[in-house]
Amino acid sequence: MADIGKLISTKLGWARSGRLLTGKPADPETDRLPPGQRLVKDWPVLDLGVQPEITRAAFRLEVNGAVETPLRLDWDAFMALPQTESVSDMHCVTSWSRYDNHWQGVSSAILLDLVRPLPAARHVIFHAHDGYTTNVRLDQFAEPDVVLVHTWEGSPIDRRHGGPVRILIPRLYLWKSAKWVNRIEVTTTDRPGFWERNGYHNNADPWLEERYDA
Ligand SMILES: Nc1nc2c(c(=O)[nH]1)N[C@H]1C(S)=C(S)[C@@H](COP(=O)(O)O)O[C@H]1N2
Ligand SMILES: [Mo]
Repeated sequence: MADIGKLISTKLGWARSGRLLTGKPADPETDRLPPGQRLVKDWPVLDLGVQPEITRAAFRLEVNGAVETPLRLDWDAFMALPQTESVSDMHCVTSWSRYDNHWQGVSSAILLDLVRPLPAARHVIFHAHDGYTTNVRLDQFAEPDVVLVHTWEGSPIDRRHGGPVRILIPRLYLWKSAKWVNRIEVTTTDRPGFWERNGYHNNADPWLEERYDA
């Protein structure tokens, strides 16, 4: 656990010093690589250090909160939902970006159609098996490129990367994409998650360099 404390304090230090900030926001239409980022070919692992082993038999996903029809899915029910394939880039606030990741999973839109958020619903909080939380706006979660992914490059997403199922929100920094997700809570008010309470930006748009809290 000493290493975990070190990781968190390192990242707190980056937030305080504004590490990687260029002051030059970019346009995602013309600049594929967000400012301050560099490309990698591998896929680094980043988390709080606990990588829970969730078997398919133990997998459960709840979608609830400010919705008309709360949902609880086991693995078979999740895999029986309409499946999507997508290709997208990942951008981590620690500076690496990885292009052209091939994903398979279930679109956020499918889940939202099933649960039907209440008219007052505005936000989504992701909860994960390791205790991690992160928050986005409901409209950010509803974007067509947001997928609950189970497969990367043709293979099941391994435990280190949040398998069997993780969130993928390609147009926000990757800390918004919860690994080992077990609950998607729809809410009427915003509630900052782990990094959002620890110096990181609430909105997390990589092209606007929304790395740290102002
Ligand atoms: N459950 C959970 N999800 C998490 C994290 C975590 O600690 N726990 N870390 C976040 C952070 S800070 C990053 S950068 C990405 C890293 O995903 P990766 O390890 O698959 O690259 O996961 C995000 N999702
Ligand atoms: Mo991160």
